[in-house]
Amino acid sequence: MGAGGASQRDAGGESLAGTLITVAPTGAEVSKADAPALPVTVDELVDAARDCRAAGAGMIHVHIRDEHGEPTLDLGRLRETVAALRAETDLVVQLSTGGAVSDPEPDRLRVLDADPDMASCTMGTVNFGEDVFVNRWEFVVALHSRMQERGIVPEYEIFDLGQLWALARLLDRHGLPAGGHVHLDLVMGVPGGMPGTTRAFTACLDAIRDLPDGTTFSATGIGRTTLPVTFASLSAGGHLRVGMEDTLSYAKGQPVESNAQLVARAAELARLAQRPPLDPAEVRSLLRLKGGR
Ligand code: KMH
Ligand code: ZN
Repeated sequence: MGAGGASQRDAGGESLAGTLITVAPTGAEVSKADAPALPVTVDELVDAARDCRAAGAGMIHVHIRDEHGEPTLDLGRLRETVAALRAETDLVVQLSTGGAVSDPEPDRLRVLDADPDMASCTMGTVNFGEDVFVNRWEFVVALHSRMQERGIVPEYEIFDLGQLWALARLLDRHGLPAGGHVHLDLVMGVPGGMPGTTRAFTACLDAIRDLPDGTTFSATGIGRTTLPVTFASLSAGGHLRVGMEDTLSYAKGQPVESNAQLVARAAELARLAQRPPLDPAEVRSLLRLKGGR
């Protein structure tokens, strides 16, 4: 059985007492003009990362921007960003291989050359608003296999229910990821993917039971689904991803002031749930990451 139980257990079978909070501070879809607090330069990203670490984040999911604030997968800039985040924080650094919907597969695969601790691996194609986020099976296999070879741990991104079965098929045919532990993120509420509802969440919990023992999951609610998804995940022993990639409104009529504001709220809710935030060292242990990277 996987991670669907009310008291989620880690791969060692120990009861999981804490909550992994991942911050996704930037994304590829929001512009600085629309959200002035969005971190787009390396310095802004590092400042946001430091503040989010202090507020309770254990991991950062990173998209980068170019000098014009546009999404890019430039390898030099990715390497510079990974180095800066490692120099200034102890957060687990997870690079996005999803990029923007228009990014070509070779560029997305090359992200791994920046040698992050973790990288995202989306488990299928999904309509994405008016766009299509293309993730062909062969490309998913290439990402998974290259991460295995390099010792980079994937976070499998799940935008729709069927992608959980795609993940089971991937692991069955191509083996476990580096470190042997499976961690996924339910990305709920993208227009074209699964909704950010308790019913959809429950269906995912059921499907996660078919994944390897000890599988852990985070959940992300896009836009106004942030809070319902947060409460659902905490109630089920799951972890959380929050940030301006996913949410620009803190409450009705109240724009998000900073990524740290969203992390602080998630941390407060996790403490209320008696599952306080895990620090980066605890996250590395939970997800079987290489120590000290
Ligand atoms: N920007 C989306 C098209 C990921 O980071 O891996 C893809 C995305 C998923 O954000
Ligand atoms: Zn992303």
